[in-house]
Amino acid sequence: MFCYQCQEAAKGTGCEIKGVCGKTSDVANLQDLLLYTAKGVAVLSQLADEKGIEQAKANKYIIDSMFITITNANFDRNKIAAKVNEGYAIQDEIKSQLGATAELHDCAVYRAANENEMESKALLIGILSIENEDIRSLKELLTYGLKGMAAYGEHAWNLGYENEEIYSFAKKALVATISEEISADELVGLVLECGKFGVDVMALLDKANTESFGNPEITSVNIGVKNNPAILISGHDLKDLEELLEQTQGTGVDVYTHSEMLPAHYYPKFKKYENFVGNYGSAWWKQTTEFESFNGPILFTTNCIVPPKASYKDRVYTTGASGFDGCVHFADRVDGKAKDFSAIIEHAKKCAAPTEIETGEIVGGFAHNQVLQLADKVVEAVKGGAIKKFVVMAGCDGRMNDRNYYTDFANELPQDTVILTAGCAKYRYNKLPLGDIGGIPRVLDAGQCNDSYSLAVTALKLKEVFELEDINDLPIVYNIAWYEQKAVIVLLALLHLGVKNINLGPTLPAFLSPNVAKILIETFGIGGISTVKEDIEKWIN
Ligand code: FSO
Ligand code: SF4
Repeated sequence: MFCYQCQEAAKGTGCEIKGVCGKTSDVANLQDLLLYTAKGVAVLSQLADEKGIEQAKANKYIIDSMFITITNANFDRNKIAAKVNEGYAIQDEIKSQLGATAELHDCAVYRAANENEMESKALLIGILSIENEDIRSLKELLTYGLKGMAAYGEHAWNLGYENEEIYSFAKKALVATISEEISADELVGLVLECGKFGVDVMALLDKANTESFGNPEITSVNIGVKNNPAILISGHDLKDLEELLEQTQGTGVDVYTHSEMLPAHYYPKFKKYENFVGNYGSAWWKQTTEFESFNGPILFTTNCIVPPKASYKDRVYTTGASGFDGCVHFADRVDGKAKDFSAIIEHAKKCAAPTEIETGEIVGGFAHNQVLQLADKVVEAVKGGAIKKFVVMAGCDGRMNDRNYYTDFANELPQDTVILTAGCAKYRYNKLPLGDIGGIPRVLDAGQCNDSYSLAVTALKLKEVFELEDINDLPIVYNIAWYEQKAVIVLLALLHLGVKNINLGPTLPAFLSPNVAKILIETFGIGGISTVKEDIEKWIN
């Protein structure tokens, strides 16, 4: 195996024996082959598109497969191997529709007869098979942007929202990654274009979420517990949450959110469910202790899974793109019918209520619509000098100690600054007593990582209100923490919107070759982090 797609890549260069995330070498190899098979589907589907042949199945397959290979999403080798076989069937189906074609790339032709053959093949087509390190770096940067795009596209799809142009771009970009002739300049162009589709997919998901569940609004979320047995729902998929809430009505089972699902509480439609009682725990990486004390079953709707301990593994369920060997997986919807969550509900009824690990409330719900309603107040605070700077601290949290930097940074920021956050990075500071500025909380949580889109909409609105020419003239500093590939698409989207001087940490991606890193630094002013003291001095004071 070789994988360097996330911030925790071993030794800052790549995982070669086993993933720091827990991904075993066989699963990593099968994921490489799944991606390769999805590229074959993209090749054929592009040809079908040219002939006007309807390819809905291929589009969905591509986004599913890419989502499955995101860090921490799916560790189930059987599921991944089955997905490869599904890809072969889709490829065959398209071929029969296409009739004769010119010679096809190996990814659209190769067939593994069994899992052993899949693994052997994977060793030939992995990341390191691309020799030139800059081309490899750009192709992987593009691939990771696409993975993030696929994840958001899938959530939108689950709510019935699609954008054909996003699929077309995904196919074009995947096909580019198998080209041996493509130049570094052409790949840079595609990486930047990926940012445009990053904005589009986040806008699509924003529309899907807000039209389905209402506009997020300021909300206090309970972080204590009640006395009923309960289910903890993690990941990002709001459709799964809705169906779980519907099916738990009248059962005596409560539902709590975990990690990236916290922002679901901000949507008006979910407030009508009385058994939707609060958020339990913190960011994803603390799950190994928090799941023990939760006592009830846990439903993963997407990443971020930490390989479960034996003490609670029998309480872990997965659905959608997520999966873990030995855990019950809820199948996809058939013909639009709701998933059947009865097994997890019955399991919950036999469990003790969660053990309380903290009490109180956290406040969030500052997505674009809500912030725009406060615009007058915000503008007045900026003009009057009460707010000197906004600091975008969105992105991800992670388990390494160097992430304490972000808690310290939030604590050390001067009182006249406001943190704009989204994604699980928020857990580094959303429980700190940072106070407010004239009633505006100093931490404004827009929502999940995809709601970074909201932060961009807010910034564009402020630019308009302050009559500025350039988004970079706003008093906004970007100190973004990244972990997995959704952060890559968020970053590319911000670059597309013209945002410069983004600071990315705790370390720059291992997949950036020195030359590619240089392009990003010179063109967009991307930087890293140093110490809290130095950075506050440099960016804020
Ligand atoms: Fe994982 Fe966090 Fe939302 Fe990231 S829980 S790490 S960019 O925010 O994606 O899934
Ligand atoms: Fe390593 Fe991250 Fe890849 Fe997991 S996803 S194998 S931790 S680089």
